[in-house]
Amino acid sequence: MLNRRRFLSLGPLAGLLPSLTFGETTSSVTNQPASGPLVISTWKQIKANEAAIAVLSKGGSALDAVEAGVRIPEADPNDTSVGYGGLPDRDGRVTLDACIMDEKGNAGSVTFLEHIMHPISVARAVMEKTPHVMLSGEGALAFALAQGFKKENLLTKESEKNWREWLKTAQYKPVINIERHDTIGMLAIDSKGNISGACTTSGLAYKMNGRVGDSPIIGAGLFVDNEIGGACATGLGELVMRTCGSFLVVELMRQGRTPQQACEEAARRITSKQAYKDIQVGFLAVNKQGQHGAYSIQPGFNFTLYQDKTNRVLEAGSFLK
Ligand code: SD4
Repeated sequence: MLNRRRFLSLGPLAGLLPSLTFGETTSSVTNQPASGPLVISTWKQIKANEAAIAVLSKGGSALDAVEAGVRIPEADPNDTSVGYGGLPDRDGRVTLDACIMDEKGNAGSVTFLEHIMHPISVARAVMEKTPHVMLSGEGALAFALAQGFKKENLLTKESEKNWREWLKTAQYKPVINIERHDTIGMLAIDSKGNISGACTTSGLAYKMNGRVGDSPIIGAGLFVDNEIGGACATGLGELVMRTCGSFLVVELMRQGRTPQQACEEAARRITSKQAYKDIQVGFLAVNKQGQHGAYSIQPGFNFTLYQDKTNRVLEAGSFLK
């Protein structure tokens, strides 16, 4: 069997040899091509996956499934990285980023959105009801309100307390996700074999006001090409944006890599070019054949996979051990 260096040295030929394996295996789960509905989410997201599965099991679309799925953590006040209860920026404002992409290559996104509990549904409305892909800040809020979304206070007492505690030192270090985190990227395959994805977050806690991460950027936090597969990312968005992470994963799969190989290579693209020692980035991917991939820079990235009627949390392989 070829080793990894040899594999990579084959250059374009490598893409013609998709059955070769190298590097980490995702988990103990059999990663054989599979048919039937699949849902995969960053981090421990059993309930979000269940909401997506409920849609798929009634024959619903992958697009409806991912929207329904990620709305669960958006509305959960105890999830401090997404929607309601999300930790604020350094000025105490909860600002949200989200995007969604369907099997036809349509995409919608909102960035720097305040006061709306379900940014993913606003992103979907941007996709379906405007000629644009992305709306930001006050414009996104005005659009949401015009669409009938309710204006709400998303800063919970608990998140406000944490922010006030942070203000005592106000030290900002974008070190992220060495601990478990909850920003959700979700990919689903429906019974027709169509793939869609969604990603939603309150971004980095105590970020600068106006900061936008990778999560709402098509090609960074999320990318879907229904002919090939989909990918999403979590972790320090600046590293994902600089490398077009999710687009890269899908393009690597197009060249013949398995989802696992593609996630590993995208992580290596970061570690070979960026300072990464204290930084976490994790990628998830699925391909058209129903195989999945998961890989991160630091150990500790887990994900939730529903496949073959089982919904479970699994550990991803990682570049650092
Ligand atoms: C961001 N990628 O705003 C997001 C944060 C994240 O798990 O994924 N946290 O950079």
